[in-house]
Amino acid sequence: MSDTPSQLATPDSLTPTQLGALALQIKTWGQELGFAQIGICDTDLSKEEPKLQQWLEMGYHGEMGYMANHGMMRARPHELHPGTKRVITARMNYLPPEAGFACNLKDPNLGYISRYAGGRDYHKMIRNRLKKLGDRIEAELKLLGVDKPNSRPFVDSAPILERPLADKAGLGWTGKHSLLLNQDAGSWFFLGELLIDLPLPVDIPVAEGCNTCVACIKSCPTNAIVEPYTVDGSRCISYLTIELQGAIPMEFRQAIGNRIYGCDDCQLVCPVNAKAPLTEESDFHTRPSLKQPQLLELFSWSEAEFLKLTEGSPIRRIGHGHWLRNIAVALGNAPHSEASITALEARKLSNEVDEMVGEHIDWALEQQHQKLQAAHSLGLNESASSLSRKTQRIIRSVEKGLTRDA
Ligand code: B12
Ligand code: SF4
Ligand code: SF4
Repeated sequence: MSDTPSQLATPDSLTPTQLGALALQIKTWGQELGFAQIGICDTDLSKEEPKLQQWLEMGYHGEMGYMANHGMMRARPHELHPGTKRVITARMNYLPPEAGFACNLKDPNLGYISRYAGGRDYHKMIRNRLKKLGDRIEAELKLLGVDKPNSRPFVDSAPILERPLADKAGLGWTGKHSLLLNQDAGSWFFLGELLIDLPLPVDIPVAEGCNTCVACIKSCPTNAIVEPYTVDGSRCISYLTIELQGAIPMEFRQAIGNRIYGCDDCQLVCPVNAKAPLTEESDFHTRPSLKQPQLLELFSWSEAEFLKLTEGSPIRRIGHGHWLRNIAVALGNAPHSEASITALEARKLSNEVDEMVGEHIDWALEQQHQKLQAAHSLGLNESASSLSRKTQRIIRSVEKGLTRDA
């Protein structure tokens, strides 16, 4: 390449041929940076605005005030980052090896942690990689004699509709569970974006591929998928165990089962996930302390242990109190055991428990006592498993359909 010219032109001076070649390079660089796929779309999400408005009006965001705070900016990337002409969207696979989904859901004495959360937090890592992608684009433009582009990376935390953008950029179709699905990769991936002022050529969306399937809708433990493509966030176990600050409503406690952080059920029954690749990032591998973890072990962690053992993990964000709240619910759903009762009673007396968590512990103790009484009056085994029908069906479906990850 020749020396960099001293007078740099604006990005608008790039020819369509140069922009086309750059788009191809961006996709190659994305793969070199560990992204499974890169797509490019424009910023027009006007078709999504009425749907987002309706979702908010229905109160499906629950206590997630941040979803309503920015008005329609979420559907207007050019308002979020002025000057933006294109969105470069990226997906990164997170399915860890030995996911052990069925083994984990099958044993109610174990805590189930959503598989996106067993390793390191993805936000920082993906944002850094997107920033590197922006740096490479800048370096290439410099060689072409063009001024640096105005770009900004986003992952999850900004007010932007990530899934519709990725859909528009051809990374997959929107499944009836509202997540993005890819024919070759399933849905076990994160999304991130680089907003940029270059008029790059855009990609073409892929056709929807759910067809007549409704497995995710039928399997959701809390009936959160209220109609195809629409999730009432306030019913989703992911919301109840991660986002919700207060008490978990009674109507959902039994349905939560042993899911103590997030939920994967709608993805577990999805036939498209049968072909999903494992992550190439060791950062997303599940930590030993979170692999098939015993509820009683997790419940025994002091706040200091919790902070140490969840360092760098997304779980840390919920704090020790909500961790105990969620595990108390799972212990209430576990088969009767004297060890659980002793642990719950001891925790209640510890100074790490506030009134809200204490109420969940009382609920768990009541569930434990009721199970003992029911077992005695019916002459059943006290520690008999009490998995819901839906969970039993999900386990069978995973054992049959996701054999590698079962
Ligand atoms: C808020 C939020 C949640 C909430 C609400 C979920 C929801 N579905 O909205 C809660 C806490 C429940 C949640 C849970 C989960 N989340 Co979340 N979440 C988000 C977040 C921050 C915003 C999503 C949003 O805008 N919701 C608002 C509603 C209006 O959007 P929507 O569901 O896409 O609604 C559209 C559809 O209803 C659609 N629509 C309506 N009718 C029709 C008809 C047709 C035919 C079509 C195609 C569409 C359609 O129009 C609406 C407007 O666009 C995004 C990150 C981001 N900034 O975008 C991550 C994100 C969507 N979550 C993600 C993940 C991984 C999860 C979980 C799997 C985590 C877990 N294992 O516990 C679960 C899955 C639950 C589920 N089935 O959705 C990933 C999804 C990756 C992927 N493959 O798609 C994202 C993109 C984060 C990321 N950066 O990777 N999440
Ligand atoms: S993550 Fe779980 S609770 Fe949420 S929609 Fe999917 S199956 Fe339902
Ligand atoms: S389970 Fe079926 S309906 Fe749901 S997202 Fe997967 S293919 Fe679509």
